[in-house]
Amino acid sequence: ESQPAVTTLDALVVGAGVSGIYQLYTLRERGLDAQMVEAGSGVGGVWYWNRYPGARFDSESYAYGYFFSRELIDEWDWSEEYAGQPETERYLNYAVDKFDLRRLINLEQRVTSAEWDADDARWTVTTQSGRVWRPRHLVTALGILSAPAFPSAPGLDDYRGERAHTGLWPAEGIDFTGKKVAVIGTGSSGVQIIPFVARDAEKLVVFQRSPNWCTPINNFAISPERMADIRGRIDEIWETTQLSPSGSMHRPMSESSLDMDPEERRRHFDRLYDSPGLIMALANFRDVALDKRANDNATAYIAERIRARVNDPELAERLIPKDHGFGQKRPPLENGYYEVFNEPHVSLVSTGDEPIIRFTETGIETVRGHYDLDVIVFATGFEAVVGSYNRVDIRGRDGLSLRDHWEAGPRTYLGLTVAGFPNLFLVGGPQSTTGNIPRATDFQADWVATTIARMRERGETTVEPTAAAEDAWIDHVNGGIVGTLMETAESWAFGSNVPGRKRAYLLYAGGLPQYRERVRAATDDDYRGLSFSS
Ligand code: NA7
Repeated sequence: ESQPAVTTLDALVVGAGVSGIYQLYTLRERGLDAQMVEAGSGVGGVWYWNRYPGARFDSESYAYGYFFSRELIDEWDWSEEYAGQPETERYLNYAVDKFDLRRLINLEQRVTSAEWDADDARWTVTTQSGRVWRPRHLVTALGILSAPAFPSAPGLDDYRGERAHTGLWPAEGIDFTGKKVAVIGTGSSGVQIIPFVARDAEKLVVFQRSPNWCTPINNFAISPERMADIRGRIDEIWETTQLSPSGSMHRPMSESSLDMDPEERRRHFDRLYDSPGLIMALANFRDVALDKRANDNATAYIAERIRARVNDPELAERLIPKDHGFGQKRPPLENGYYEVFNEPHVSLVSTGDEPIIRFTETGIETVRGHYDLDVIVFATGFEAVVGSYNRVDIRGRDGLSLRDHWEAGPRTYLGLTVAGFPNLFLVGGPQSTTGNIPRATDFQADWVATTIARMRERGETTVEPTAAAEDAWIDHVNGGIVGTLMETAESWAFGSNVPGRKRAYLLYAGGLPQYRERVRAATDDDYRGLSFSS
């Protein structure tokens, strides 16, 4: 424990998730003195914290994994098309060790504040344990879904039983066997964990605020032959992710569903529903995401499939979304989710009809009565994208607070830098990501490392976007969502799940190829929009 009180270095990366790990690697590759701080006691980010039963990829494992090292691709066998959390956590640990990054990662160091020091042109970064880093450049890879959100109903502290948030799952796990369990929330995490709780619990009550359009994951094991084939096609797979708007293996079909006769359309929907992964969402007819009538067709089809899987027609209707169409919110993937509701020990509380009044010592009280519980699972999601920034006191030029700067919604230039916050870089932050996150952030991490290395070569000490460039980027980001069907739904992508948050679009709807094109064009034009100083 003879760590120096203050560590001075070129760059500090915050967050040991899939994006931060690559960022650390790519900074070191360019000869920069970089280290990392991470709040958790292990690496993996989302794959470290979300260790609940059922947690897994919705992206193809090999399209989510790293592409930067041929050796890593050759050494790592994915066991399933959509790998589970333990495997992905092992993979990220493997990468950290392979590239000798572990000695640069400071675990259990949660950043509480970061302050720009204009005199020294450095950041002062302080962690909960009192350690201080003085990097010239601060690179935040905080994750878009890493600040857990809890219900605002009173009495949460009165409750005496076991509890866990899916995004803060205890390492020792929770045994549901023979217990009365509530799961609150039916987003991707709730939909993944519910079948596992139902399998073991004596009684399960699902508290649903809004149903989602869930479709089957249709996961399968990757055979050695398939793994060899994936390796052989890895360049082609990379190209596919680069051409896909979502950075995934998928892009919309070129056909319009409205031009098609209903039977042919139905055959297409059957094929999509029975295909693996997010194909129904990401590789559907081109107009399903754009045209209300086309969307209505897809939505009606999925509703029919749900009705066919749930025995009680009244219950089936409660599991079918009425407030939004398919794809307007991030659709969860499921494995046996709907069938769970056919089991006698499982019940569904729709909180719209039966609101939660309070948590009690022994469970949950609703307007209709009291539910005695041994365990409450909070699958209640995250304060998305900006939440992880808002939980740190970040101060730029003249003490300007990032929280204040972002009060009416996030403000960035290219999703990479912020006016008034010199040498602050965002990787996987607001206004830049969508879909398969590593394919959004590996490009950003390369850009950040290249930019910092170039500054060092040229003897430049600070970089910051102009206010005008920031304004223009915000207009561009917002222009990409206006008029889309997604815009009409309340979702975490707009911060709608956080009470009191001003509605603002937090992701990038223009597609990752366009995103990269915009960043490249500005960079090639002598870093248009950024000003550097020596
Ligand atoms: P999500 O998708 O934000 O889901 C959270 C769920 O919790 C969602 O069903 C919410 O209902 C529900 N929720 C939130 N607060 C409450 C309260 N107070 N009472 C009842 N229900 C509540 O988070 P996940 O962790 O499932 O998934 C996050 C992402 O991870 C996902 O999009 C994928 O990209 C992977 P709501 O819909 O807001 O009405």
